[in-house]
Amino acid sequence: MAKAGVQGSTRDREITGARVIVTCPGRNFVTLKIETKGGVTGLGDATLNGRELAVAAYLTEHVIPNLIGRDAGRIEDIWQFLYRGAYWRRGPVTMSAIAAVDVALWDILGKMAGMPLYQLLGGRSRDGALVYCHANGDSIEQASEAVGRYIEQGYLAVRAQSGVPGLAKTYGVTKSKLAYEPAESELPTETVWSTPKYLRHTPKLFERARADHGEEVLLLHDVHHRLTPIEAARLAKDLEPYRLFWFEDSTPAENQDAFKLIRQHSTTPLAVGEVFNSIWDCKGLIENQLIDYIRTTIVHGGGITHVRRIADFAALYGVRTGFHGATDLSPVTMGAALHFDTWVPNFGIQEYMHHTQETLDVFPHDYAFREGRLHVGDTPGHGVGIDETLAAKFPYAPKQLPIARLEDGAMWDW
Ligand code: GCO
Ligand code: MG
Repeated sequence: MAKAGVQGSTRDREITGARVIVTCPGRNFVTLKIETKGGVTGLGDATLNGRELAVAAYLTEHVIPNLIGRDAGRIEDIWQFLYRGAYWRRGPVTMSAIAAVDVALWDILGKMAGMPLYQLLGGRSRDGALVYCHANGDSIEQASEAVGRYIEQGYLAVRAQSGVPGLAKTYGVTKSKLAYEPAESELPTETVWSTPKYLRHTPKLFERARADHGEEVLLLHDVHHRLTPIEAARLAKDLEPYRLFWFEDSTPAENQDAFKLIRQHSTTPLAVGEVFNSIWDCKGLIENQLIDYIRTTIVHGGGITHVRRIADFAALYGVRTGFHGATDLSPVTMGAALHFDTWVPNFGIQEYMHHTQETLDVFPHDYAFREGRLHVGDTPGHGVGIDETLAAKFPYAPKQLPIARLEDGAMWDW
């Protein structure tokens, strides 16, 4: 009989410690590091933009004391313990904390097995994960030029957002050369929103982008929860001639039935779910085939263990994954998500905003962009580490997301 390897033995898998590391290399990140008796450690991302310390406290005060002494190899049981056993279920704070534990445990398992995470999940389904990046500009011309620059860099899919005449600030549009970073001040910035102005303007952006760049490039757009269902239906219909890859978060999705209205009126593919954190948030959307892409990703959806359940359920209905990948999701989430993308049979696309160089230095990683796709390496686990000495040089800086008001001053969805 083969003897259990020292690395994988139950004794070595005992969790002996766990720590939360908060760092701000250009923006805030919350990372959980779990240590085992055998010396193998794992990392999980717990970042919830603008609410970072709530998750850090949930982990430190309520989760970590429950982990010590447990077997790191019991990933499913620890997930169930943290979810079912907490009595108070779901919600972004809880599910981000559970995700951090889950991802750190999968990382440990991969390191102990000497295998990259995609291999543990079932092996490669593809060579690389198709990604989309963010092009934006104050005007339609500038936004279309930005699309062109990304195509030149080898991107096959580009999200386009442009400023709207008459509105001082629009979601997704930045004046700086860096990636759009909405959480910019200690208290929320107030922005003004006008649905009629936006609805008149947006079809022109895509008319121009198609005229400038042709039919080949995959184009995406994010409405960021601003429309009522019938307005969303109207815009999805107006955008049909430009053959979008997807139309994202057109209406807030607390009411899953709202998507029936959009669906009845348009064949533009629909994506939703970056703010979801459980299969229960998207169950109706998926089984009623009201969406085409589910965006709930690992950090806000309870980790690999839970998002895998969402993806498998989605596969039954022809719904594909399109994971959230904004800069507020750390490279740890990006690494884990890319392994998942490399395996998951019903993969659609992966969002890829670019982290700052400081962030990339704090989180050494082995994924790389080539010809429109991100490729994971073969480092055991998810392949993303943390340079704690460097991380300590970037102390936490409180920042919140903006809010939106209508022109008459009433609160709206940002
Ligand atoms: C996206 C998202 C982000 C969010 C951000 C909030 O599609 O990438 O909508 O831009 O606004 O993740 O924290
Ligand atoms: Mg979005």
